[in-house]
Amino acid sequence: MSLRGTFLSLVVRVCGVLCVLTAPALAETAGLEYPMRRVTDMFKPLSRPAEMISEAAGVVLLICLGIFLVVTGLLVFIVIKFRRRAQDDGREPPQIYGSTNIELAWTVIPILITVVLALVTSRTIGEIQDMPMPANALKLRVVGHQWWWEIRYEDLGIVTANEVHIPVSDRDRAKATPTHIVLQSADVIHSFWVPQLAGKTDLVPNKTNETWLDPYETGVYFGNCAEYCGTQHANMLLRVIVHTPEGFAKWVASQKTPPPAPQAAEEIKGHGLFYANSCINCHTVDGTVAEGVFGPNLTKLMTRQTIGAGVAELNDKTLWAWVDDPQKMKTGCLMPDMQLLEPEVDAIVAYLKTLK
Ligand code: HEC
Ligand SMILES: [Cu+2]
Repeated sequence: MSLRGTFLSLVVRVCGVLCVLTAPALAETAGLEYPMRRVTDMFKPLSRPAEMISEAAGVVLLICLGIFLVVTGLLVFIVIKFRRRAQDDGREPPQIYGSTNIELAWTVIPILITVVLALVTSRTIGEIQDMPMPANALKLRVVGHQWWWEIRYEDLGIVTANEVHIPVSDRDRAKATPTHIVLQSADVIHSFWVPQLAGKTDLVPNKTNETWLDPYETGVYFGNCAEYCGTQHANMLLRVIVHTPEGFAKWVASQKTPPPAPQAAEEIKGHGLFYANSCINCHTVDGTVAEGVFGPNLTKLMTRQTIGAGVAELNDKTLWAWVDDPQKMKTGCLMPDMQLLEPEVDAIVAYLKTLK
């Protein structure tokens, strides 16, 4: 077998092994209604603003490719044509100083190219920013916090965290149902980026920015904070769950249904501990005295896929570990280790699990 053949078969084998290894992980999430779009490929846009950016980037890349080919082509040509030859006499070639024509050419052509690049990009930026939003657009507000996302649907009376739920839109502009997002920050500069849905937009303290999403396909889209914002910036992850219209209506209805009152003895004990400890100073549970806004709203905690802004999948084990000591899972995060005893953690977790 040729070297190339061996290499290719090796690649195929490694991929095969990886598929087998990752299969359980994929199967675990297959229970969800929508495809997981874990690969955040900005060259495969699935939303209008992302598509517009991708088109502009394509033009810019083509122009740059042209420049690359001309420059390297000339370079290779000159290196070959004027290489040292046996019959050379070893003297320097004639030195030419000051050619107005050449200097003009290498000044004017790059200026023209830069102007074209600037026009292409600013036109796209302008088009995306000025896109009129139809009256049926879903409106929501995303507030960046160190190191999690607060997501507020003011018209619907829903507050959640780290997972943005929106309805799918349509490629046909007449039928589109985009989502209009107002972006703000509670502390430092963050940046909202879901590569397949839209370009980055910063969340700046004391300033309101806007962006919009117009996804063509349902799915769970992965994104993250794209502006370094402190220790746990890398664990400030974001998911956009794009529902079918019926799925979105179902999600809204479920979020608006208050969680059932704690029933079992352990749950009631945990409920007491939750309110006796300072959890309520930082967290809100709608309809109770817990009205803290420093941390994520926990009213519908158990409906989320992840905990700690994507630091782990949300399940019994990770929830326990988080309540026991969030600093172990997300070092430096702004929820302190509450120094709870193990039975207290058990009870609080039992209570938190009723929040669905
Ligand atoms: C000083 C404020 C503060 C206190 C007190 C506090 N938390 Fe938190 N909590 C936070 C912050 C901030 C986060 C988000 C951390 C992150 O993701 O970076 C958080 C996250 C959480 C989460 C994960 C939420 C999610 O959607 O990912 C849970 C669950 C939680 N806290 C439970 C509790 C419980 C139970 C207590 C009391 C024993 C408590 N917290 C006390 C600030 C606090
Ligand atoms: Cu951030």
